[in-house]
Amino acid sequence: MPEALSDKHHTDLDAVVIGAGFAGMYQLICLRDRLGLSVKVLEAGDGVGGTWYWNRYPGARCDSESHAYWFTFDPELMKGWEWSERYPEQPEILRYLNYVADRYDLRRNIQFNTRVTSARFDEAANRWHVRTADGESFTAKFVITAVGCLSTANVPNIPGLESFKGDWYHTGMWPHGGVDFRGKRVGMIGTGSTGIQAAPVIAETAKHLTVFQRTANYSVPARNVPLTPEFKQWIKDNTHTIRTATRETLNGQPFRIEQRKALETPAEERERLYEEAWERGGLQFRATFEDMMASKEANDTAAEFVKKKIRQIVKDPKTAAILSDIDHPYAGKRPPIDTDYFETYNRDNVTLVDVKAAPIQAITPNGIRTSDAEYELDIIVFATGFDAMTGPLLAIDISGRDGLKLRDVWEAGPLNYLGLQVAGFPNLFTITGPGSPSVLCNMPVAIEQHAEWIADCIKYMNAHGIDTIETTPEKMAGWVQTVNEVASKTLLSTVQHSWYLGANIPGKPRVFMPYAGGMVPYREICDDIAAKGYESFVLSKARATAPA
Ligand code: NA7
Repeated sequence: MPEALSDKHHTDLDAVVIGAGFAGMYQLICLRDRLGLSVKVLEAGDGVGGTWYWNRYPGARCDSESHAYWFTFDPELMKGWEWSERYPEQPEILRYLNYVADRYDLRRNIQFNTRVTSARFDEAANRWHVRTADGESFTAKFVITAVGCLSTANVPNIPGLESFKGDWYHTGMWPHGGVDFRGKRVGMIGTGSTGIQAAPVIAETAKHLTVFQRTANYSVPARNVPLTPEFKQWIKDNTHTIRTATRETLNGQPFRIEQRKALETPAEERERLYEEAWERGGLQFRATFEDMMASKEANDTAAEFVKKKIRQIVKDPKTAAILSDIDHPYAGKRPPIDTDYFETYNRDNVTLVDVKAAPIQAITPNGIRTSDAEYELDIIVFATGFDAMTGPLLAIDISGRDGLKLRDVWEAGPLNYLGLQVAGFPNLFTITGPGSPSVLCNMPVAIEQHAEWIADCIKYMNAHGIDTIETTPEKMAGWVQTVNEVASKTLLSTVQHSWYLGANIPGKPRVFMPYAGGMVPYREICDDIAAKGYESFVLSKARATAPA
């Protein structure tokens, strides 16, 4: 059936934005309010929030500090909102994003409960055709994906899940009504950032919590506290300073990596500095020494410090040994921060199971069976992460020129230029796409940079009568090489089983996906390209612009 005849509705727009999290919301502000374009944001959920809409698991909290984890484009917006704690909890972030949606009247251009299933480029008309699961279609000159990096839940394919008589949940698709753990025997698979946040909270109410750990993980105390009235006032008085700080640091955080080397610091002094960082808590621990991520020997000093802390906190020596038997450098995988994670193993109602030693073989009607035991459970929680970065994009059937499929172009890994574009897909922009700093940066900072760059680019195109912007295979090859080279200078590339490399998803190509060179150099590269009239892209004029 011709597409037009099967359409429930059809709308023609300047731009379609896919996703209404931080990225989609800000892109809407940039395009609608600053450029005056007709824009529709299509969102699968029934509210704004994206990642923070779906990830409602117990203990869900941001690891970036609240005063740096928000939009900074408008000082009045910053002054109008007050965070309550050092790290914002998921419900508070969601309230914040709803506040933003209200303040800028965003909902009138967001269509909720609308899952995009395909986007197809019509070369003759120079239009993208976007279709939804409900059979609606939209045409637009530009498509901007704002689908998040960690939004496609990974439920591992363990035989027998369908036979389980109890309930199971993935942390990234958590029921909106919550889950009552009282009186329940709960099994949780996964000890990444999510599992580490969830375990202490689940243990508070569950009858028993069994944590199934495959890879032991580092974690540093978050030291979450309510914000004092003085600090809240400081935030209001220093909106410019906060914005500037997060734009001047490599990872978009409001703190700098110390200009000292672990290996040049006497052992006693080094220990004192780690102790101070441990007490201060948070992601800042990674900033204690500048050589921590560049030298294995330097990193070992941090790794040993955290392992020693784990052994001190956890009373049962066998459990402590399993938790501290960590096989990768500190922060080589995303470093979690926690509230009483290791302390949780001192509770009588919590058990750790080492599934590296005795792998999970099956889910049975009554629980989880490993190679040496069966654990009876009422609830299984999958804190098993995401098909990160590429998953959400490949979940949409995206085809470019001549029917070229994104999934074919990315068969061996996510070819891209700047993490913003893919050759063969003109006028398609990917906010925080693979190849950009994204997950290695404080996300709202990365998102603001991308949304503004894309809006500036579209403004330039409109001002110069340009119909398409597109990258080339050569530019993509060069950029992917840069991404690899930059990663290879850090310990990040030495960890073979991280989701940064796609290694958590069976069959996924192992390619280091985020740009590890830091937000500051990345921004300079992007700004330079814009200042030179986007010369490293192919810009074309004189195409038809009428809808098909
Ligand atoms: P992560 O960091 O990908 O962690 C997933 C965890 O689940 C990790 O411990 C995995 O072990 C474990 N896992 C995954 N599949 C299995 C199977 N089949 N059996 C046993 N264990 C398994 O996801 P998170 O949600 O914690 O965090 C994602 C990001 O969100 C985080 O980095 C922050 O940026 C925010 P593995 O390490 O693969 O052995």
